[in-house]
Amino acid sequence: MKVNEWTQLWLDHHRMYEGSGVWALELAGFDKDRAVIKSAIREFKRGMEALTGEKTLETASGSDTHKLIISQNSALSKESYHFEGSADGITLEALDENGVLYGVFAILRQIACGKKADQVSEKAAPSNPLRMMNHWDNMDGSIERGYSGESFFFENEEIIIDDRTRDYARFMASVGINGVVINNVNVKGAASYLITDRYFDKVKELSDIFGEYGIRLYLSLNFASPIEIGDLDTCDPLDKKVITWWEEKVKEVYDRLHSFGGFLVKADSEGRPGPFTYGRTQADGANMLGDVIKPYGGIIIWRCFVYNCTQDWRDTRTDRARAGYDYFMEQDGTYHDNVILQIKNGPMDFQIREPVSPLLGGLKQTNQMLEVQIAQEYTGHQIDLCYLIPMYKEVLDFHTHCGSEKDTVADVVSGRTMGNELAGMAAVINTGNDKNWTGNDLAAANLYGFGRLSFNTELTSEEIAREWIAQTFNLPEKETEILCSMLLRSREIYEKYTSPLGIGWMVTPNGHYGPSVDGYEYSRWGTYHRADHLGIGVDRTDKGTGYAQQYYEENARMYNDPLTCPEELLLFFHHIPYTWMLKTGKTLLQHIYDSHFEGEEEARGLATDWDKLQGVIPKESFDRVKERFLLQLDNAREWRDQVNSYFYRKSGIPDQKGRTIY
Ligand code: GCW
Repeated sequence: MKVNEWTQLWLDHHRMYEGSGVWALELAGFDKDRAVIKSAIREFKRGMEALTGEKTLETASGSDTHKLIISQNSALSKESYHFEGSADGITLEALDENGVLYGVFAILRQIACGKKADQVSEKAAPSNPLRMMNHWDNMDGSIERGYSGESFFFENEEIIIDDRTRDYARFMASVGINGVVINNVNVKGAASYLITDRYFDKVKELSDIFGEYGIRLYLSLNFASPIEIGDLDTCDPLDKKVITWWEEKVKEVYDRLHSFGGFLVKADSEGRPGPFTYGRTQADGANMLGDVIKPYGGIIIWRCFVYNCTQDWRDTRTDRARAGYDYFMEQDGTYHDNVILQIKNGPMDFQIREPVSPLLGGLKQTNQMLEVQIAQEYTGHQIDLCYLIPMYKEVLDFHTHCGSEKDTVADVVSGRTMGNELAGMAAVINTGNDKNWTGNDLAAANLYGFGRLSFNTELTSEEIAREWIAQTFNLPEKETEILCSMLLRSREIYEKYTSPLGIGWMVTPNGHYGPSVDGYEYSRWGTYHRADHLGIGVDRTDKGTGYAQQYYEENARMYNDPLTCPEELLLFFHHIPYTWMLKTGKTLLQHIYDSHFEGEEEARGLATDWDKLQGVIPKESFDRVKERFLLQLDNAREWRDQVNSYFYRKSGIPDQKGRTIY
């Protein structure tokens, strides 16, 4: 692909005003020849010139010269920044190079959002030490759960490095991302060889480009590497031969990749090998790798997505939701200090509504980080509009009641609760090599939003939406309001026309787009809704699977009782009769009918709103999104009618409003 064959997303830099001066740079305490500082200066020049027409010159001294003074301030914390604009220019202070880079991007952001250079000002420190993107890119170029084209990292088992690579790094740095895992957690075939000579040169090149933007490169690891790429017949983490094999391997990795971040590991999960094969615990596996990588300052990110994926649907005692907690809690306190557990936001799998995983904050002496999915696997494949930031906010704001005053998920994963430094947030990214990076132009709001939120968990969904709209489209006020409202409504709308009240699934198996109410009902995946002619839902109370008891007392009590359980999660925790009265005064069944009719209608409202933006949104973007709205309407209609018909046929109870149900 050639330059300009892809969009610049939120770094499009619209001309905001005509400046009349020039800029001169002054550096104190930072070396202008260091890679990250160079990037910061390059971005400042490029951004300022595009946003205001003002050039940055090597030497300038006239009366129209503003200064950007970048200086080191040792009183500031890691990666933080502080800047102030005035008639003379802008002063930017930071402790380290990443702080400078983030500060520059923040200055540009403020100008793109409407401030003049002399008005900019901000003091910010990242909420989370680790702010990571996880790519599920495969080396053949495909992307697991990718809806935006092919990988821009891999093709035909080779690593691609081109101008797009650099733009990607710029975008990530501009929202504060400081770690990227480039390959899928399902490590197979060629990907197992990323830690061998076959790929070191290219991985190093990639890692260097990331490094210029303050980003560390990480790799997903095949736990069975000693067997698959070595010549051992075991990968038992307690076996001496295995440990020696890893020691040599990791030394080789660091000999070649000096600033390598570490490994992300999916073990004993969905067919991936792991310590369980040898009767070992997850901690045995994670700690072995942690010890091996420790001398180099690397970390092991160990995923908690471990469950029985060959369940018998007839078995109502085994509960997939319980699995993470059951497998990982017992060893709380034994994970080594350079190991961090990566925990999906909910106990199942990225559904449109799930309770928060009880492992978050349940673990009291273990480094932990939150994993969310920006890729819309279960939330509309970047066809349907679904702004996910409100969902991430709910997760972050959830009180775990873990006993500390700082007991929200945001507290726990930022390290504030336990005072640990290895902490943060990761997301499964939604990018690909589509021209617009994210398939649906509006899905870039989720990409942008995750980065911003991981940097500052205090931002609201609306603030993030407004920032993104301003930088991407620079719309007039009326149109900004329309688009902002569309984004903010979209998650609830998607929820309304898909599976009701937290039950999840009901999607077309494998692909996960569109309805199939019983698609996963009689499968091996542990994903059941248990509907019959009287009611629906999974009993996860103390009388059922006991999942609700995995929470601390206060939450356990709330979830255990259908009268106090938040209604949006009612069917996740309880098996409820269709005639059950909800707080709205509607029966459960009537709620299902109503919300599905409403959801479909509101989806049409989104599409109508989009039409109002014709002419102000660049035509190419407008058309791409319009095309997707047409598909979303089909999808919403299909969901509405299949779900409503399903429950009508099961229950025999008609809609009180007499609408057409099939
Ligand atoms: O959401 C599920 C997906 C799998 C994925 C897995 C995981 C990478 O359906 O495609 O595998 O989760 O998170 O490991």
